[in-house]
Amino acid sequence: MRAEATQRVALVFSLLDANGNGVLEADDFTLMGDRVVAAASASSDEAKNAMRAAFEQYWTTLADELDSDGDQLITFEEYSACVLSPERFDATVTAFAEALAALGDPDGDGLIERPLFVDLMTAIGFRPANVHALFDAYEPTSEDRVAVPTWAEGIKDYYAPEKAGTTGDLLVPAASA
Ligand SMILES: [Ca+2]
Ligand SMILES: [Ca+2]
Ligand SMILES: [Ca+2]
Repeated sequence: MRAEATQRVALVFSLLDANGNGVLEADDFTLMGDRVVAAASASSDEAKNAMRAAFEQYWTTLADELDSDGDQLITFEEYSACVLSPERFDATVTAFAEALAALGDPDGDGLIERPLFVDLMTAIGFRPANVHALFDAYEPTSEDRVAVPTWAEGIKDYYAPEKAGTTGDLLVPAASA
């Protein structure tokens, strides 16, 4: 596994731990779903429900795959073993990526505007400076928009264990920052 992939996953683990107690549990995913949906006020109820469902699926996948002791808690070691195993996590990451990207396109024109992108990504917990750098890396149009599939593919690449130098690395704050 690439060091960059481990760093990306460590960052997401810390963000997904929405209540900050050091382990993942169902409560974290409810909190996160509420936060992200609150940032998407222009989206349809259908898109919001799909996002909440994707967070729920993310949690149930983790719980089903990893919670062998049945305590309904996932440690970082358990988490990184699962999300970096594409065959175990692919469908969940794909559903999550598509739900998040759809939430970013409430008018359905296939493009995401920068302000909403920043709102959604900072609702997840990424730093605004990193989020802007990522948006720039997606090479926005002259109207400062990015195609929905570009973002969805970027989210899937984020979890790819063999990848380094992906656009997702821009979300990991520099060690000196
Ligand atoms: Ca937690
Ligand atoms: Ca457990
Ligand atoms: Ca749009």
